[in-house]
Amino acid sequence: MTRVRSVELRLVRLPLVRPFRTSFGEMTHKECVLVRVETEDAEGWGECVASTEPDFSEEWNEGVWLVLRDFLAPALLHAGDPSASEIERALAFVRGHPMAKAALVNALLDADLRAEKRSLATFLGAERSRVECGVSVGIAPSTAQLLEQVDGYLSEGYLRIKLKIEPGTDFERVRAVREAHPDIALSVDANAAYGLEDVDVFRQLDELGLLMIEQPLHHQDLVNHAKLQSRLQTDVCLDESIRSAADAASAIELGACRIVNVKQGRVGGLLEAVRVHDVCEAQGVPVWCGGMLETGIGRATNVALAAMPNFHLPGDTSASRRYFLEDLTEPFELDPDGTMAVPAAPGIGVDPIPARLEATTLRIERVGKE
Ligand code: SMG
Ligand code: MG
Repeated sequence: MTRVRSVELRLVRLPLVRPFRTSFGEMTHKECVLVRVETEDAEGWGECVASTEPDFSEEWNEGVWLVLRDFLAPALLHAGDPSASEIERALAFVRGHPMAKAALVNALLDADLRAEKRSLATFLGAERSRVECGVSVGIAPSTAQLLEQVDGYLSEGYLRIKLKIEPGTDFERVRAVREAHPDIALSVDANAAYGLEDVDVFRQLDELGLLMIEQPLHHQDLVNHAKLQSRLQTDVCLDESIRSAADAASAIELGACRIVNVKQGRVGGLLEAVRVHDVCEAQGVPVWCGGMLETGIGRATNVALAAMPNFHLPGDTSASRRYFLEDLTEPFELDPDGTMAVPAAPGIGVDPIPARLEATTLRIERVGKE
């Protein structure tokens, strides 16, 4: 008999405080699948980073729901008595679907840590009680509005500004922000919208003293990322291209990037995220914690991860209010010095507020043992 009693899937939807536009689309709401695992000893939560459409990657909420309900949750329920570290093996028969797997792995890990009364940060070997935070700014309707948003975030204390770019809305915009703020840590994220033939845009951006250029090219194109990196002074950072520690090792060996964005949800959960961290650290490649506009559940997970030793740059770990009027948990707050506290309570250290869950839930399904 396994100690996992049930897996509950829940689809939630929360309005964003402002639309978030990237090179692949615009979001006005956060909609995601939450996983609650109940064991003999505790319950644990995991948030899936997929959204309503298969745009950032192939995964999306309805697909995540089915693969969790029909394959991953049953495998966990019938896996004997897997520890959190063995669960990856029990789920490995499902190829791909790292975002769906991450939600389940993280939920079981949360339950186990809560049962042991140990915080996730302690489990991860986190070295800081506060992490440095940046903010990711969507493509704005105009340069004036972009400058206004950037001013607002800087006055709140954010330590790094990341601008989303797409072909046609890139160099001029970024230059305007750079001219207004010559000394800030500034980066751009293209979400794979360019090709190597666009090298001239990157050569222009290369003059702006950017901290990094994130995911300029197609996610499967490590070779051209290496070519681009060799032509630029600015560090290339990979996000979508890195789905495992093996991907990180390949990208580094090829010279495809000099910085890695770690998103635990994109790589199959916290355990693989630690391996990505370790591979990069061994190669002297700094990492930072990405974000997927998570609710407080995923945010707690990310903030603990961001406190690990090789996280050297401010993360996309922004305050709850940057996304939501009301979060699912008590809100995460930014200190005016641009840092955020790492939760110290057992597991991920936060709990969803029942009334908030109720108000945001679109659908629930329970997968039990039968
Ligand atoms: O969580 O603040 C956040 C958003 C950070 O820009 C962000 N994420 O490619 O890094 C990225 C994007 C993906 C968001 S798609 C929903
Ligand atoms: Mg990115």
